[in-house]
Amino acid sequence: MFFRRLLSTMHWSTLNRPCTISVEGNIGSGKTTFLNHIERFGNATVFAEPLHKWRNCQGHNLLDLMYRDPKTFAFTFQSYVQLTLLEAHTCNITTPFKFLERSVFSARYCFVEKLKRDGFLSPPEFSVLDEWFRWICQQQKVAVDLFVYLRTDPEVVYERILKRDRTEERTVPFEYIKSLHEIHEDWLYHKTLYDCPVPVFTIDANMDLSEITGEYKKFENQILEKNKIFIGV
Ligand code: TTP
Ligand code: MG
Repeated sequence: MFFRRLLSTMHWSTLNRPCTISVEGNIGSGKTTFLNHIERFGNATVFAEPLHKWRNCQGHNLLDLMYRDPKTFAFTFQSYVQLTLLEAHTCNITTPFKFLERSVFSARYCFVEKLKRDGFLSPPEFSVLDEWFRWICQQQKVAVDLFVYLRTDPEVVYERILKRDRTEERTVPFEYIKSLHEIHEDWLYHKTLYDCPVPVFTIDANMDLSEITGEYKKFENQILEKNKIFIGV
């Protein structure tokens, strides 16, 4: 019912820009896996998260520096995250649909928020990032038409993070993952944190990879096929 209403009000086909879908969810929730699944269809350009850039900004591994010494490097890292995500938002494409792994919105509303709460961003550093974010939203083409929220339990993603063993993330404590989960929940699920005027499609992403394609199918059936995103598949 919700989706019928959603689809009839969105008029995606009348947008004079690509319809933009941002995939969100905690660290390790399966955003990259979901986008790899989407990539095999036509008609959509997929922007995976620019992690390689965060690991090598003119030779500096900013992700590693941020985790090792957040007090010193959180501002530097989040500034660069914002820039690289903005590049994906504004990149011109020829397909009618654009899929993003994360957005300037989750960088600001989840990570910058968390770093501010933890005192790793000083009030002036937070204000500068926030002013940049506000300017970007007003001046740049960062509109998102739908958020796909890969909803997970923090215990599940924490296990996945340990298993995939990204060098930079080895020191991330469970408490950090748990409170990032709560921030995602408040923003995208309960909608009590910041404004979320865009529809959210929530997928249960707790299952392991062998089972999760069934959940993805729900998204394909309810959103993609009805909007003829993947014509000819
Ligand atoms: P995620 O953006 O959550 O990407 P992922 O590849 O870990 O997720 P998935 O498994 O669902 O594909 O995080 C990538 C890393 O970057 C992670 O260590 C968190 C960090 N990060 C920040 O610290 N600040 C930010 O603003 C963003 C977007 C990520
Ligand atoms: Mg990823």
